[in-house]
Amino acid sequence: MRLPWPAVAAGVAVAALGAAGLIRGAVPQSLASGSGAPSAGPIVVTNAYVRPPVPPNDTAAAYFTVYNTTSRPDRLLDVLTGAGATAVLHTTNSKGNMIAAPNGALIPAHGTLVLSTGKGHVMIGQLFGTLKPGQTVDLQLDFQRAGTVDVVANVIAVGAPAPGAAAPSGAHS
Ligand SMILES: [Cu+2]
Repeated sequence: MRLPWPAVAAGVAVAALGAAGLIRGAVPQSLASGSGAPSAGPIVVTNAYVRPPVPPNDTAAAYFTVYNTTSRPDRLLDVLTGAGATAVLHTTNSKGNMIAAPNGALIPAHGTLVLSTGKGHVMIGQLFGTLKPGQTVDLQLDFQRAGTVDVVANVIAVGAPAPGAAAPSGAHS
């Protein structure tokens, strides 16, 4: 363990963050501006949020965007969450049906995987407690190449618009 840096080193830390910001500059602005804290490294996850269950449904759904900054494809293999006992990745197949993705989801080189309404989600079951807007949910994403990436997702209200999505013009609900 290193000793805590003296205060004078704070500038160095800021400079290092600035460099990471430059690297992240390769991410399209629309992705980089998500509400979730972007993670550094080969995989950048943005715009992570969770919708609570709509009764009588008892599963929550997690959504996020994964950006693969590398020149090799990667695969999201598994998701764990602190919000419930089960987390299953569901994606849309070529016929438009929502299916469990036992082999994970591909993220092309320099490409994105968008889990959003109609495209896919992580279905969280056997919830440990009630999810309320304003809370956060920890997600652990396991990638074939990049390994584990930790993400914090904001819980939003059931009817709230998806964060990061352009609101329909004139709609304020
Ligand atoms: Cu599902």
